Amino acid sequence: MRSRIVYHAVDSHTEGMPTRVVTGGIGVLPGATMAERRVRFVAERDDVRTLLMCEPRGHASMSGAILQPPTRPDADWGVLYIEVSGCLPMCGHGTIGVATVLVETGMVEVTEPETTVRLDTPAGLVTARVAVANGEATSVTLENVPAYVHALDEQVEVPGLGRVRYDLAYGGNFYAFVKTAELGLPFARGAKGPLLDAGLAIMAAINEQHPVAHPEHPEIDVCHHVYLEAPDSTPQHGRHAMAIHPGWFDRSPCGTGTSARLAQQHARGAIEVGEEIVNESFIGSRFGARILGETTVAGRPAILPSFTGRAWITGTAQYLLDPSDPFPAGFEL
Ligand code: PYC
Repeated sequence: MRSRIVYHAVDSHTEGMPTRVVTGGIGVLPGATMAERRVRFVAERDDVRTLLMCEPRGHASMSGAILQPPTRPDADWGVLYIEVSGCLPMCGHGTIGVATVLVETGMVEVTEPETTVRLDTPAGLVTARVAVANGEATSVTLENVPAYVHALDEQVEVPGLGRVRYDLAYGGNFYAFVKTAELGLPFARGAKGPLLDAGLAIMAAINEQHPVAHPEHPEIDVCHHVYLEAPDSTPQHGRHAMAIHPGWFDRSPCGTGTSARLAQQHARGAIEVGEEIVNESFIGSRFGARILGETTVAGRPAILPSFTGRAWITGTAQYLLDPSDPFPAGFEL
């Protein structure tokens, strides 16, 4: 057995969605903040992401997180999110996976019944409150970065679909909210092909016709997520299929999407601060969520979102790269 590298990982899933938590082998990434580390990692070391996320070590809907020393004194760990799609500024299901791994492997000091872990993410500080019983992380509640609405009732011309109405909100990533009934599409796993095609066409059209950028983080400047809302969805119980670039569905209820959903529904007057809501994924898994308070983002009304979910460790691994491997950066089919 020969290898140029050894990356250590603890694999997990959060409500059905994988998070490969890379605990060693990468070294300390350069950059004064996690946002800077993300930009430099994308420019200089993207082959590490594709090796760990793409085939044959990953798959077409793989997701993960690289642990780093924090860049700010109020955080316990730094986190760089990696996916088949790139490096997200923040990932909710991934952070629930990270917090669970940190607690269950003893990489943070664990106290019962609750352990608090402060995470330095490219989008800002995220606090994880982990419920712990007998050393087991039984659920994780995240206090996420501020979420806000960018636009309500915006319209975009989408090839093959015509004019599509959508709301756009930020919850760590930008999310377009579209009603499947208005697209004339059934909400069913059997219709996943047309739903995914519609989601990808809508995000491409939005990025072309109405480009977006976060007012305080100009490097966060793309909409790669479309919340395809089920007809029986309500503000208190959202049901959706989350279409994600370049072509997959979130298996989890999507934490940053849940945060954006809270902002969207609050801006529409449909949910109040403190009200408990549920957000349900395409496979039926759920996050509970609520608004902790109101704030502003660059002068815009914003909210402090919180959501709760569970993660389970599925394995530990050392990922290797044989010097003769013909796919040193993995591949996508
Ligand atoms: O949970 O925030 C999330 C997420 C983003 C993409 C996939 N999951």
